[in-house]
Amino acid sequence: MRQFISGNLNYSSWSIRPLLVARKVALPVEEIIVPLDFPESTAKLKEISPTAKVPLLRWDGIEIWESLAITEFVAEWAPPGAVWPLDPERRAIARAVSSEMHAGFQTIRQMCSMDIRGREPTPDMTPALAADIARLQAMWSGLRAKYGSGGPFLFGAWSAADAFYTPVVTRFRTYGLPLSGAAADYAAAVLDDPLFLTLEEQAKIEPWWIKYGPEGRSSGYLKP
Ligand SMILES: N[C@@H](CCC(=O)N[C@@H](CS)C(=O)NCC(=O)O)C(=O)O
Repeated sequence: MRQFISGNLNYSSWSIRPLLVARKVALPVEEIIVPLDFPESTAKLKEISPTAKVPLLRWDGIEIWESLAITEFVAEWAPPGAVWPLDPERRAIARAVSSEMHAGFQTIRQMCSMDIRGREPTPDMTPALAADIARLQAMWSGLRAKYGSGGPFLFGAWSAADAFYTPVVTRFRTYGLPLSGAAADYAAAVLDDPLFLTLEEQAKIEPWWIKYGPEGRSSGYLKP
């Protein structure tokens, strides 16, 4: 059995990172979505995942959780260079910035939940949010300047680092956050990539909504 289990494509940022990687290399898996934040979601997730979280990859009896670990598994399955850059320096830096995403950017993640199809008011700028944005601006423009020849992505050709930053790129658009120069051009390239456009179309027609309020998250079905 080979299955990729994710949350709602529109909302589950951790799911779409390795899912984009899997799709990029045409990993032969059945894609399954568990809609998040419904009363039965947690019980369903507990049944299928050791952490009660998505994403989860089921591959011939192996279960792999955690988006970075799934990405590495897919990278080992795929031809060299398909997921991480072939060049050792670029590969190391691509892994570093992907780990930085996995471990950080708490403020932008909390204040600007991923909602690919949504358009929301720009939140009040706080020092912590400004610091996350400044780091992304500097990282993206710095990587483009140093490693970006040969393509529009962080390391020129597409790599897993771009999958890891795709959810943040969508947050800049959803919340109208400021971005300029090479970083803005990079964000535009991510949003224009056929890999993302396909996912965006799927996210747009998902029947579920999730709202983040002061009393936590709620969910429901969109009216047909
Ligand atoms: N560190 C994990 C984070 C996974 C995670 O937090 N997933 C969220 C969805 S984006 C989840 O499953 N939440 C469970 C829930 O909402 O009940 C990873 O990188 O895969």
